[in-house]
Amino acid sequence: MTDSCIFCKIVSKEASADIVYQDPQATAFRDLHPVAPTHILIVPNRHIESVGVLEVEEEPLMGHLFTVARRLAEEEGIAKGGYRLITNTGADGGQTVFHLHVHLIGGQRMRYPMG
Ligand code: DGP
Repeated sequence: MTDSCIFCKIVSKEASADIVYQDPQATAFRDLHPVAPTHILIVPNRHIESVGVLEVEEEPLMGHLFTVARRLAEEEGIAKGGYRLITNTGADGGQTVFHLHVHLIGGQRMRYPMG
């Protein structure tokens, strides 16, 4: 838990968000500024700044984020049509919140890259 981290506060429910899934390892909530009909952020409950500081020990946790994404895509009804998973890393990667997260984006046909 990092005091200044908004995603840590959402995980601990100190800050409000539309949480769609939570378990002991991960939390998923709707993005404040959705870019598509489905836009959910999946985060580890524990504060990890970005992919840039990942250790080998975190490999199971990272896999878990992806299976949570897969299950949420099914629940959202976008699994058949397809969806996009994005993890921005560092300033040049477009990361603005420095608590690692996977964007689950779908519900429309997407171009590449997005911007
Ligand atoms: P990134 O640019 O990859 O670091 O994505 C950060 C995303 O987090 C961005 O799409 C907007 C979203 N976001 C920022 N602050 C909040 C917040 O307080 N609540 C929610 N639900 N989403 C937030």
